[in-house]
Amino acid sequence: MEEQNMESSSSSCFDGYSEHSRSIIHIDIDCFYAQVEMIRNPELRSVPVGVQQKNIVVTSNYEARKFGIQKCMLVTDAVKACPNLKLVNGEDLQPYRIASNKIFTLLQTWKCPVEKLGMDENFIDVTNLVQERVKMVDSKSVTVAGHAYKVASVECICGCHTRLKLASQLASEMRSKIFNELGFTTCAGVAHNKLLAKLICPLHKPNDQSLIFPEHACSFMSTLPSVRCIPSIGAKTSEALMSLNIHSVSDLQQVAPEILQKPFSGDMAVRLKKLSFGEDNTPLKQTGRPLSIGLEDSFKTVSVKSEVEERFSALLQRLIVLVREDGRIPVSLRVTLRKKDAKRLSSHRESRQCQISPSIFTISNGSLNVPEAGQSKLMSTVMRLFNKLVDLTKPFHLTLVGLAFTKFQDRMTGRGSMVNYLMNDISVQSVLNLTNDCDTSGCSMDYSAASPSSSTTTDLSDAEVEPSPKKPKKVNWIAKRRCLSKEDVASPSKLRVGELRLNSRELEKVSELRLNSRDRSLTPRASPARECLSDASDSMKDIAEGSNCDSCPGYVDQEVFSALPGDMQQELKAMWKNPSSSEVPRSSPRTNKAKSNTILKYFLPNK
Ligand code: DCP
Ligand code: MG
Ligand code: MG
Repeated sequence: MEEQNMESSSSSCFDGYSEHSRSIIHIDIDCFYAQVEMIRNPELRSVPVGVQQKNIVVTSNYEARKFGIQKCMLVTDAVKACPNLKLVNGEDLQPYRIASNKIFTLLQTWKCPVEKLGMDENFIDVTNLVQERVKMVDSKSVTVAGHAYKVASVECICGCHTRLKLASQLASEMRSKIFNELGFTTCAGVAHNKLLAKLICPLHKPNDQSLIFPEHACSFMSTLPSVRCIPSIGAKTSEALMSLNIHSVSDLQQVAPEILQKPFSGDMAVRLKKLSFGEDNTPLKQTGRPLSIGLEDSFKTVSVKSEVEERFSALLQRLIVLVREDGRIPVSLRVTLRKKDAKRLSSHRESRQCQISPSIFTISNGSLNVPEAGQSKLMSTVMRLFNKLVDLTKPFHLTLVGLAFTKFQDRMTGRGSMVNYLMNDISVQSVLNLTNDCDTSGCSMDYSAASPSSSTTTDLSDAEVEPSPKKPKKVNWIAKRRCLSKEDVASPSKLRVGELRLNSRELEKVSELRLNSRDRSLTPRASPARECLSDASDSMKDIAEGSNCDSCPGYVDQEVFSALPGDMQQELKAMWKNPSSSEVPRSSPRTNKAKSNTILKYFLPNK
């Protein structure tokens, strides 16, 4: 139906045909870095301020914009245009990150999906909240908060006008809260999709908001001077469009679909056409926590190891601040270098990463810390990875060094999670981590440019409110798993100290083994940690034998199994029922990397 419309009306709008059930808000902070600086130093409020990174003014306050200062202007040009410009160094992004996270956290208090886009933008899908409010109001009395792109014509039969007006009121509430609690002025856009919400947002800048009704989408889009104004159209697509003599959004609206199908796939052609009319059904991708936390330092050339070490050391100090703020325990560290090839006049990136021991980090009063010993361990790991990336017997030229924590321990997890059920404190976390390490040791040595996508991020808020349901069962479980007596475990202080010592020693040995080894064979290696785990499995067997669980394998402890939440029991039973997809092979249970992360690893069969 839509495609027919497109065919028959390639030069006209689809108003009324697209679906308008959603209510989306886009919020952008005014002159973000400059506002952070003005909040830190209120004396800056009354003067023109530019935020400088290297020789560029990345942004400026609105006072400075009156003098024609634009984003990414050269400092020399900016000072010429505004001799009184007060320049503030903005190379440390940390204060901006902190402010950005605070705004994101505040927006989450409305309990609607929030998608963070860059540092100073957020989409909020208020569809459900608006639907609740619609029931409580007389639609005729609802008014627009802020501006409307055009006055509403005849009320759309789907009721979107009232919903969008209510969404504009929510946007106003959000902006007020951001201002009252954090001190930032913002702009907001309200529409039935993300594309229009983002594009309408800057219509009344700064410190104001705009709404667009669906029937005005087409005419609004036709005012955009370049196809590059559409966020999903990048340099390559716009080049291809320009080769078809399509420059403005209006050109794109008018072009016949078959012409677009020459350079683009059919789907892409349809999508481009829809975007030009302001149609976009992209859902919000709720922002979780980042998969990796990293920093890079670029420079002209570094060719001496000691200088590399200094730069890594400085990066590490800053990275530790970031990871402390994040609160998750990293278990993998990646080193990145950009190497300059003098002969080819080119450069390329290379990375290596390895697992790191969680015992490097400590938790006190709920905060993550890296004691000095841990910092030097991290630094020596960094330099070991560096040594693997660079042949020091030959000259080298680097133009960038980077460090990133790429995987994190499941310190806190959502409802029903095995990890959440079993652990509440750091010592128990380490038990599981050790287990995981050993499970995959044969195949988890250093590897280059590994994708961080395998990292798992977890829902912090969920875990914080969920208590561990059955402590006595947990104690039993740990005792069996780690060859400890129940008495040892029952004393929390004994467990904590004993377990942590054990973990740090064992993990050091495991990571030493990995770092020192050049053998990449997948054959599992014997290690003290592995031996201990084997013992643990044996001890589990001893206790679990005689279990009368009907559908569970014999090595499973009935008592532990019955203490698991129902959904987890179902999950396990399903996996045991279908051994082809999930059974841990008896011959080499820990070499099956693909399966190493299934819930079954907590129920290891015997050797
Ligand atoms: N930024 C940057 N480099 C750029 C563009 C922006 O470092 N090329 C930084 C500085 C900005 C921040 O990102 O403060 C947010 O970018 P915006 O485009 O939203 O610009 P501002 O928030 O500064 O200004 P506006 O009031 O126009 O939103
Ligand atoms: Mg902004
Ligand atoms: Mg922005």
